[in-house]
Amino acid sequence: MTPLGCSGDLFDAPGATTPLAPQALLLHGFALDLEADLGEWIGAIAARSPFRHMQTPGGQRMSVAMTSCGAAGWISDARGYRYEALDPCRGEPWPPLPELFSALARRAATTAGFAGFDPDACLINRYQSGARMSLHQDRDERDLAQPIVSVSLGLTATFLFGGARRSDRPVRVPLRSGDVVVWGGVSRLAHHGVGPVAAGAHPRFGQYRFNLTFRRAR
Ligand code: MD6
Ligand code: FE
Repeated sequence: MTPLGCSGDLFDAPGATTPLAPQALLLHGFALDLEADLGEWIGAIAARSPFRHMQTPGGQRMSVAMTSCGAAGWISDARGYRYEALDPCRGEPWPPLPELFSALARRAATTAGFAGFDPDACLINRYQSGARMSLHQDRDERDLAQPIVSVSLGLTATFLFGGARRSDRPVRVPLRSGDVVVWGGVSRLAHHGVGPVAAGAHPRFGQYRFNLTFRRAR
């Protein structure tokens, strides 16, 4: 493991890991060899359940566009944050979770010390330049003993990973295409966010950063 702050080129090669906090681990390049297949699946899922900009409960348009796959999809609207079995855009179930997705999430969780993770929801985020996500906790899931697995694709973004209190100063770490972050246990309710994505062109994903977040929602 590489201590935070020592993440030079030598240390964030595929296979390296960087702890962000206790029970929060960055797996460098863990999904790199699946980039092409993951990209194909994102396109297929978005063809059925398109990316959309949801409203926060406070009425703001989110800069990140989202869709979901799996038995439950994450929703934000005037009524709050929650998981729903049906895509509200279509009134039909979300596309199923591809086996490739759940296998990747299980393998990453096991590698990070969370054997037995069995995701039922995958939120897919699409960031274009300037899009960001402010510090928040993931607490809409039923069983907080289950970890979160987050897969980054495309443009690099700065991940902010803080503590249990919103005022805890977050560490900042670049997330590159193929990086996977797993957090759970004592860090399950850590505040986290994503800094504004800079404009760029990724050879496979173009002007976007995609993020797959796997959870056990119900
Ligand atoms: C990311 N996303 O996009 C991290 N959390 O890299 C999140 O942390 C997140 O997109 C809760 C709900 C939606 C999200
Ligand atoms: Fe989150």
